[in-house]
Amino acid sequence: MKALRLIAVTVGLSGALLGAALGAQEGVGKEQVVQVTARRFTFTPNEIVVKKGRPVVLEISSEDFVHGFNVPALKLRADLPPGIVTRVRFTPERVGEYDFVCDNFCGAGHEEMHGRIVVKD
Ligand SMILES: [Cu+2]
Repeated sequence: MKALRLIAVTVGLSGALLGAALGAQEGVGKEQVVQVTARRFTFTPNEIVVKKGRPVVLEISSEDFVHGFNVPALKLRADLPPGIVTRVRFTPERVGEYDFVCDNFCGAGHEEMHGRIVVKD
């Protein structure tokens, strides 16, 4: 019985390793990490391209102010306190373009502080 259990564990582990290797190779199932910088009055990059069905984590750093990050169509929102990395996770379900804006008033160029997420097949 012990030997049998050992074989089962070994097979299971190999399967997991194989799955991880294949996943890494295809870039499927693994989160896409995108680093974004916010500062008066821009997001960099201001266009973020992601893949439908693949989990995304945005790592957003503000350099100067508690900007806001709001993607109304995806129901995503976060405050971006300077000095820390704010992570926003989502899995895009539909192909399309989704605007995001800073929604904490941050000064004269606040209205220009926006960008978009492009979801591709
Ligand atoms: Cu702002």
